[in-house]
Amino acid sequence: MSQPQQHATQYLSDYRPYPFTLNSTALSFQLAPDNTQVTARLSFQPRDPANPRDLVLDGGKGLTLLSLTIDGAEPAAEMVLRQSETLTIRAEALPRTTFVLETEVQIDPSANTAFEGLYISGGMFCTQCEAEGFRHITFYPDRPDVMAPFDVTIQSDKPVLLSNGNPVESRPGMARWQDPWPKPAYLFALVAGDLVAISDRFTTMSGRDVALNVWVRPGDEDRAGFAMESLIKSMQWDEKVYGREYDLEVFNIVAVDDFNMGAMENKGLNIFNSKLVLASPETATDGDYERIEGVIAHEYFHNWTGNRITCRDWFQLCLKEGLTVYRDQQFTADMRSAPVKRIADVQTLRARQFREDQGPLAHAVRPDHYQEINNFYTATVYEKGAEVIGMLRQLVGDDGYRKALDLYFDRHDGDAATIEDWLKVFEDATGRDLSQFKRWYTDAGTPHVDMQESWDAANGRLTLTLRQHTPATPGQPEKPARVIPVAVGLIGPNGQEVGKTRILELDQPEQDFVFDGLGAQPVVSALRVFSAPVMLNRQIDDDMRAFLLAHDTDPFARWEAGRELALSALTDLAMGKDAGAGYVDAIGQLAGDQRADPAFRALCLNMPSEEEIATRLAAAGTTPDPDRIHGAREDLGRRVANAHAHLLAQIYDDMAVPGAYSPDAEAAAKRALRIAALGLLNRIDGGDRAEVLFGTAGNMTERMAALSCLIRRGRGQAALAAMADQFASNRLVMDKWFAVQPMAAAPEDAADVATELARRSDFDWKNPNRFRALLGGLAANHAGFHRADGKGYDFTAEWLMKMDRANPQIAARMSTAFETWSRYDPERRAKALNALQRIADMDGISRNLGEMVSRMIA
Ligand code: 0A1
Ligand code: ZN
Repeated sequence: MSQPQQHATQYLSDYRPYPFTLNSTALSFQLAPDNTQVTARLSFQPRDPANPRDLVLDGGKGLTLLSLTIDGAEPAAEMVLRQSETLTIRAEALPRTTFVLETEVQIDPSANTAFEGLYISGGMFCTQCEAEGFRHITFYPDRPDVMAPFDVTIQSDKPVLLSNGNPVESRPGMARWQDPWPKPAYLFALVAGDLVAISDRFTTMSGRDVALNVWVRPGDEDRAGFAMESLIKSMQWDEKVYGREYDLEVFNIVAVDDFNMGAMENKGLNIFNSKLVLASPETATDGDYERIEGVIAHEYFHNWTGNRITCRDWFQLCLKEGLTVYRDQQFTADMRSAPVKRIADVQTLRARQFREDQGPLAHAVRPDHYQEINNFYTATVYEKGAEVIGMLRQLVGDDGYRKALDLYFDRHDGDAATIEDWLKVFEDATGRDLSQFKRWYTDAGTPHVDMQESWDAANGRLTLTLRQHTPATPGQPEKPARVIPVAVGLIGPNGQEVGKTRILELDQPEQDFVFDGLGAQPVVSALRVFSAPVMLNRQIDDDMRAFLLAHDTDPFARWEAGRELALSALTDLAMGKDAGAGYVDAIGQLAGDQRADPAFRALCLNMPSEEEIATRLAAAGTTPDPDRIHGAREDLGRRVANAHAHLLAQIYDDMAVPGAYSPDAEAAAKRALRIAALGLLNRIDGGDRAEVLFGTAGNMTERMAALSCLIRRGRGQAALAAMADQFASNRLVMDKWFAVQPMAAAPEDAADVATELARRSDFDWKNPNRFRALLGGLAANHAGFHRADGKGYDFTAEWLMKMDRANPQIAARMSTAFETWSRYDPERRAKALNALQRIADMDGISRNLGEMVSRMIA
């Protein structure tokens, strides 16, 4: 088997400080679509003048060097060395004290289809510099530990010219911005376009006045209000909960149509994928509104956790991302329902991160090597990174957490820090030794925790024996024991809680925990609030699960009991066994429980996805069969619908929200429950309700749900045509339209549906959102993507190869559709491997896609 072209691997252990300090950065841009000139004046100082070093600057192939001077003079030609990704100035040509390097380069933003560095989206100039995009703008030490204040001048005929920091000068054709806060290049941003703002103001807790703007294309203003509200709430929350205040005169957000990720926290100038800014009831779903609120908060929170304190190197990415995700999760929990948010986060973690950990792409929260850092913006770094912080908090308590965070901000403001620095503040603030805890950062893989109960009736004593074991992951065959906080509650036979929730600290491979003084054998509620990102295995039967589903006071554990009932039924059914009666009964009771929060009931009614069932089977050592899994889920859903048709119809009617649409949590919860009932009823009513709803719903949440139901019943054509007609010019709605078709199609049709859609003239594949919609839609159809004849694999592979030539980041990211290929049957494995091999053999494969594919087929 041939391996793709190998690129140099970077190692954490090779870290060395940059040999120069950068005192200041002054940039001047003369913008033109295919010929932009960038002048950089960089004031350097050697760190160790007694030991002269070459000055090595990063610079991509697209930079044409026009001139270079040191303190105003041109060095001899042989003193300047251009290599493919760097520019080196020999030590002999450099002064021993502070000097100014001035370079002038030419770049071509119009040719930039990778959307890294300076590019053009819908006629607007914009930038994306994380992680290593700045090197496509000018020659620079493009690494996060080199920080400087920036002074930026922009010349352009575009009416709105923005950069980081505060505006200091502006007239037609030019603007100047100064950012006093030293920052690394990855936080640089520039925008020039024909934009309009919706504006507001915010007074910080120390009384400083801040101008707030959300910039959008003319015509989109009426869809930017929710983003502004979310920003104001985020600013208030960070002051109240973390004591963190904003630090510039202006905070700008810009919405961009072509963007590789969700959004970017550039200092004072956040740039967003337009789908995370623009929302109206007719175009955005409740899920979109909640994501907008969460991502606006995430990027804003980065101002402290990411910008004021940044990362020393890219191996430390989780330092800013894990913490900022943790903070945005707390924010959403406070704005909406904390238990519902927790359950949703666990669902995401399991669907994305557990899946990643199970396959060839498994890596540590802090990886120690990479070829391409952009491949490490993963669920492990982000979501598991946040879970690790949640565990730390449980181990040191709320007060300890607060003290540690205060110390972190005090001690490291202005620093480029490491995970060692982070753990040290917790140790210093709380006195706790975290050396074993650190394994959560360095060791990959999801620990399996086995729990055994033994009941001693004579002494009223319950003993829980906990064992931990983490399966091997690539490059890490052995996994020493970690410290795992396992939150446990006990429930008496009468359904009453016995004592308080206890956090058991499992820090050995095997350990006993004893509960004394019990009158009768309790039912154990384990891993409450999902206190650790582990897979818990316990001996438990359906009756006990139904008991927990009825009585547990911890909402997560209660939901989990229902989930387990569903999963055990679905995995059994997928293996050809008869199962599900207990689940059908229990879910009916819960659905009818009027006292339970509608959002919680909705979460319980939604069955586990096919992907989740496959992950569960694989974790238990069974080869998942996608067609049987699909069949099992369809079957169980139909049984629930038949058994509770009346109740579900009642819920469907009762949960209709009258009056004007509002995206608030309460109304969204009712819609979620209504849609969950619709999804089940749709299996037995032939799609009649969905058809009525599609025609009458006044909001996108219900319309999309209805559309998906209609497609599932093979009745989607008229609704799809109506939607395409109404929204042909709305990109974001059309992205949904592209995604829902392969996602909701019957498994045998999904790849053909995707193939047809890819032929349309409005399949603007270079737009990352459109590409993600179609390929992601197919990948989300588990049995469709894994169609036995390999059509799903081939379609995806062809498009990844095509995309790699235009935008390697997107190709690499979407290649994760294949990350579980090795868990399927030999026939599917052979077909998937064949597709991956074709990608690997591709001429000129990018470092991004090359690294992903080589890890997947290693
Ligand atoms: N730091 C951003 C995510 C981000 C990362 C890389 C990007 O381009 C390759 C863009 C955005 C965040 O966490 O929101
Ligand atoms: Zn982030």
